[in-house]
Amino acid sequence: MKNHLSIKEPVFNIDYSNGEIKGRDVINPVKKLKDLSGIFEDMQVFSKLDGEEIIYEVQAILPVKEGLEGGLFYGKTTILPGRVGTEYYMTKGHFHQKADRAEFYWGIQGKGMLLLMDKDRNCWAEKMYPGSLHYIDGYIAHRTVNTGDTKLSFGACWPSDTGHNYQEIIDNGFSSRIKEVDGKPQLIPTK
Ligand code: M6P
Ligand code: ZN
Repeated sequence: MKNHLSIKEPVFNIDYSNGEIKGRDVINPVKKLKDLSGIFEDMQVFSKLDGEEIIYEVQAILPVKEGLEGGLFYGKTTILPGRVGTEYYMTKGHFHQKADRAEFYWGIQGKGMLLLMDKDRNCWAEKMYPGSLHYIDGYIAHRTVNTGDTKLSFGACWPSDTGHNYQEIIDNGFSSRIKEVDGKPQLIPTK
């Protein structure tokens, strides 16, 4: 067999200042406020806000088919700064569909919190900032919250057979929320 020696350019590049991914087949789902109904606690305030406002954007590389065992997915999420009442802008959050699958998150720009919850609904949070690194074990629900006044961007890497279980969060939510109290972010039990 002929050996095709060649030195190639990488398929993807990352801008380290904001985590932006450049390359082929990068998908870019956008979540607007109207996509997040039932996620924020204060429904009255929520209903008065502009549903077209972008809350967060994801860029993801899915090099193999979703559900296939053995591959890896890579993502970058950017959450805009803002609040619904006292509750900071955040992601929907999810358990994994294949619940034992773990994931890495890492902070790229801005400041925030990674909200975590186990199967018994115990919640805790880890601070996120450029360079923070978070191992999210299987069976742990995870949501990210922008507690700063600039964009929060973080990277993520997870197995390609993981899947997202959003329903559990839509039905029961997280048992705690990150809200601004006395001018600073605090972990407050859900009402
Ligand atoms: C990270 C990963 C993705 C996830 C995204 C947004 O990039 O965990 O799998 O989709 O954050 O989070 P969510 O799906 O909870 O809205
Ligand atoms: Zn996940």
